Amino acid sequence: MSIPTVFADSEVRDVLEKAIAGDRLSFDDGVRLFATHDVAAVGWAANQVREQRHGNTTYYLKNRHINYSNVCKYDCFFCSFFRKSKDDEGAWEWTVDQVLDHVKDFKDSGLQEFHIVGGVHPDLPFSYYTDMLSALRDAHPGVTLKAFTAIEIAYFAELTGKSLTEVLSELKDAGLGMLPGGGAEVFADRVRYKVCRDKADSDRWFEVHEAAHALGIPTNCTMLYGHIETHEERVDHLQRLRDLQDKTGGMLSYIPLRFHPDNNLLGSKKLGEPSGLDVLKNVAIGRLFLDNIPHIKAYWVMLGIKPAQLALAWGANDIDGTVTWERIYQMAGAETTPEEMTEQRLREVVLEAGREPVERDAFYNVIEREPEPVAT
Ligand code: V47
Repeated sequence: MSIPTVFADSEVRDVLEKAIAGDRLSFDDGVRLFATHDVAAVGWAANQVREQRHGNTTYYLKNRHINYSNVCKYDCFFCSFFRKSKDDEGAWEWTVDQVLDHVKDFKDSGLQEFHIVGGVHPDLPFSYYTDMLSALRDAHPGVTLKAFTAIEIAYFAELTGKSLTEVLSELKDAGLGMLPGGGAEVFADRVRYKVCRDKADSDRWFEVHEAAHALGIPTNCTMLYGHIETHEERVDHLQRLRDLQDKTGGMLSYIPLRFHPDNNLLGSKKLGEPSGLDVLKNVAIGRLFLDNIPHIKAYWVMLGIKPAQLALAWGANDIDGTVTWERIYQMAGAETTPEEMTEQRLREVVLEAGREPVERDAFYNVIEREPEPVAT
């Protein structure tokens, strides 16, 4: 495949040619892609690579979020979700029974995944987390428990005085199936110092993911973009993810997370939001730069449905899931996005974008479906 005539004069033609030939992009290539205004050419190349790897397939899954508590000992400036104390307005913390009650209607519903994250709770014992996982595993056998960001895992190690491997092994024994990609934010120290200085640093984030991979626990990864980070800091972030993946191969999916500015300290600085083009560029450059991470996710809850459809033509091959009851984005200004989608609507969204919806499990195994009934 060569560059079409319409993009022949693109200032990033050489970079795009490398990417579609399967050659690895350098740090400088990545910075040039973020800097260019030639976004159509970048999107075209990302779509080529997406189609080389996944054809027209767009994965989705039936999942459900469990945000068990928003009480958090940290106060990250981008976060609208946390409350310092359980007595603060808008705070909640569920017992294990309340967690079970919250998801009881999903028993035997074909659900593939619970996505479980909370704040870094200052008081709950480690046994709360193992009990929650084993209770969910027993009540919902077959549903993968994708639980706890690297920040929560790092805190469990601090709380118990155990190693990351010990903590992760105990969680795995209790039912942990994989880790979500959160807590990565932007790895550069300058950014972390300004937006989330108290929590685990980037080296620790990587130690958690590496320890998980060594135990056979796959993970996802993210980048929270569109606030104070520079293009160089974005590429540095992607390069560190690519380096880990070269080492372990344990990451399934990259999810670029668009910053939402409502109800948080960073948003109150009137930073605004990333532009529509920046949103698409982050998807496309994720696809082009992360040549060793198989899946790029257009997380519709964060993007909105229409931008998520566009992202499916800009390198993304996954749209996440039915996602009932998600709080992190709803509290940060994504209220215009619905809180859940039926499987049928999710499939329509993918079809409207000209893609083929394919149901998957948490590990990207395809779920065989009954053929659609033929109208007679
Ligand atoms: O780590 C917090 C981000 C993340 C805001 O692994 C914000 O499949 C934007 O990681 N504006 C948690 N972003 C969500 C997450 C995730 C989402 C979907 C799928 C997967 C997966 C993982 O949300 C946090 C933080 O980076 N976040 N506040 C905000 N105001």
